[in-house]
Amino acid sequence: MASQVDYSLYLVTDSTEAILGSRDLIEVVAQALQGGVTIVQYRDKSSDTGALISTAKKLHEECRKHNVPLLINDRVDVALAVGCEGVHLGQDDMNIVEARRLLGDKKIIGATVSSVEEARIAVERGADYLGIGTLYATQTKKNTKEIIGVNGIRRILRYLDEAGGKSSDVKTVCIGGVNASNVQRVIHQLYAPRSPSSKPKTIDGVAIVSAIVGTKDPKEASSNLQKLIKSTPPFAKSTDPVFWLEKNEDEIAALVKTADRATAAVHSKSPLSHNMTNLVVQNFAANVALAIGASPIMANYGEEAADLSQLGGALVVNMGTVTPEGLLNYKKAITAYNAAGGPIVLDPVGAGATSVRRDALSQLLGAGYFDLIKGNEREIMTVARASGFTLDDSSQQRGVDSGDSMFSLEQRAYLVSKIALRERNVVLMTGATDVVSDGVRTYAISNGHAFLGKITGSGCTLGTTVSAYLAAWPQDKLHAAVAAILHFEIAAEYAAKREDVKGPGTFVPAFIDNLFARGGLVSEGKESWGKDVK
Ligand code: 3NM
Ligand code: MG
Repeated sequence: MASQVDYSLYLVTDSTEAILGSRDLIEVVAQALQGGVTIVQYRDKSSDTGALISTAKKLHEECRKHNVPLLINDRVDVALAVGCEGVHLGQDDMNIVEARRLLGDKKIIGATVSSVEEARIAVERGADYLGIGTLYATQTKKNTKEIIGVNGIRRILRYLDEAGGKSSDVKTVCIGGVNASNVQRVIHQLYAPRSPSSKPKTIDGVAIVSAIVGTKDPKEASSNLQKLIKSTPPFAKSTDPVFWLEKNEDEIAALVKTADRATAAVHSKSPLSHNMTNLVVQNFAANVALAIGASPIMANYGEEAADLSQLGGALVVNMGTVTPEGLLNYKKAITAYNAAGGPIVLDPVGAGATSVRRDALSQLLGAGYFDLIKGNEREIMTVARASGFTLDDSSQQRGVDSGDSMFSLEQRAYLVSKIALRERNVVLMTGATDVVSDGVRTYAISNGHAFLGKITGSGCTLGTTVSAYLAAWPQDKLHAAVAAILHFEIAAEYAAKREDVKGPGTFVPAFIDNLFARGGLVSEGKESWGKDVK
């Protein structure tokens, strides 16, 4: 039995006033079963043993109607008395080995774990599944030991995968703060292959209390969650990456042809580029967006995002002048665009410079899915750390300018592709040579001009450019990013060559002219990015 259990929508009950209110638990669970929960844990921290057994018997009857297993939290004796399918044991409950002796091999025993070490011990002692948490802070259980987030859960999954044997077979669910607004993202982000060909261990289900028990209509809530779990999230529509791109002339020619078409798509669709950006670059970013053929809106108030996200455009979250209020606004907008399936570019400006920014970055990474994260080397290093990588270098970023590279191109490509693979998105590391990857295909692009490093906002406006391309060319995020980079950087080269351009000051208007002119020529088929690609 234990191996065939469907853990996908795991209901944990709660009988407290705050969540269950005055409703009848049996009725609520019956509705949740109708809605499609696949396994039920009866968790009741306050009732007497007699009441526990009598409620558990009624719950068992309901569960059996749907062929759904019932587990009892903590109380092996209650499970035995009821004859239900198993127990769930916390770290302070009965030892798994002793519970197994009492329950026998056929019953399901689950264990709460929040670290690799706890997971290792639980598997060694014979747990059938692990409830891994706490994912996010939750009102339902306030005394949780540790909030480990998506990264903490990934770490445990990766350990189980690599440990092999019983560890790779053990089932897993995550718990804490899972609800309809984040369930798809959580599942998506927990699927984190380490290499293109690997099939990683992923989460088998989500365990939920309040987003089912605490809702007005537990049946509707469960069936909605079940639907979300089973379907591809709007932000993950694009294709699975399939190959590493070696330096191959044919492939580069094909890529450039696609870039030309993406440029034409930006021109014809004129997508909205919704920028939540810093004070320094608002005006410049709006001009760049117009020059490439997009429709800019500079709107930093998060409440507007629900409407704006419906317009088929993309969002840029640029945390260059982050404030507590700004952070709340970003989160609202991220939620709105993720729900609408509109692409989001995260530009973690100066992310490593202060602890406030590092914290803001990890909050944002926890708040939503980003289709593309772009930054200079130091910013991307900070993203790597926030995404759970351990890096040797701990040097703090000094300013928001990038400085010299500390790594070889191969090292940068490796890091960028690993982050993209883990975050399941596209990562762009800018520099004299830009590296962009979706985790499988990785490109290095050496176009551009030194003047871009001498004006303010060139990185930020590249983010704006990328956003418009993502919106206009959704079929392949990586190709969209490459096309945006070519447009931006080749225009800079032409601008810098103009006779009247004497330095950064005269470069800016020439650059905007060239963004406008060159994009127009390519979209009309009179030019191709191909001839200038380096
Ligand atoms: N155990 P909700 S968190 C019962 O971290 C429980 O072990 C947790 O409730 C753990 O789905 C939790 O309402 C409560 O956030 C989860
Ligand atoms: Mg317990």
